[in-house]
Amino acid sequence: MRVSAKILVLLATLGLLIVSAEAQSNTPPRADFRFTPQNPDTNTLVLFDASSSKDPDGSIVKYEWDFNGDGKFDETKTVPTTTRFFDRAGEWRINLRVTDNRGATGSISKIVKVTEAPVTVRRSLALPPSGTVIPGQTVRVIIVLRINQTINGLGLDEDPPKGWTVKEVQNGGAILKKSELQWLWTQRFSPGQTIAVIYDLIVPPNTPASTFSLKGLLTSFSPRLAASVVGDSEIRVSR
Ligand SMILES: [Ca+2]
Ligand SMILES: [Ca+2]
Ligand SMILES: [Ca+2]
Repeated sequence: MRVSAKILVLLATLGLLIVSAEAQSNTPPRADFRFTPQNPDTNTLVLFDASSSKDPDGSIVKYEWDFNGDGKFDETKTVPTTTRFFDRAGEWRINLRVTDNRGATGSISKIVKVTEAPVTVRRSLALPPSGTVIPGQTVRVIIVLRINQTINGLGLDEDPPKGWTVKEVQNGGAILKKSELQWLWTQRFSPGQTIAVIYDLIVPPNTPASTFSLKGLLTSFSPRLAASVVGDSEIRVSR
């Protein structure tokens, strides 16, 4: 009797060990991603898509991105896609770490080769912390141009939502054609120069709650260039 009791205890312990081993077994996820376009320049919004990452026995709950290869994650997402601008040309090492629903991780890294646009352009909008503005409010628009090649005949054209009032703040040495909201530079620019154009947009009092977008075009005569102004472009109006 005592022997069989011992055997029973032994069997029970063994059973528990098997059960707990099964509970702990978790295949780690396999990280993978694609990016488009393949050959971006400094004005290209690059789309990263990690939906080819897989967890064979669970699901991926976290995507962590390091966009400059320094080992520190710059963005954490629960969805597989994200976008990024690269401010400088170079071969950027992109590290992705995915985490599955039981905490196991998988990593991968790839190189994105970024070339330098003749002029790197960025628009930023100074919005309230809520991210939305109300009618009557002012939104400051800042456009920074970084010259990377010798440029002649630089032009910038912005198209704010129709009917919104524009106030010039800083023209960066350009002549502003106010009716078109178009800045023209007659001087030659050299690599390394930076130009800032700043203007205020006033949301008209009768504006409905909606999302409005800004469009802009950067042009130059030599080298011949026509590039969309990239960066912030959406203004959400609430009432
Ligand atoms: Ca798993
Ligand atoms: Ca980083
Ligand atoms: Ca315009």
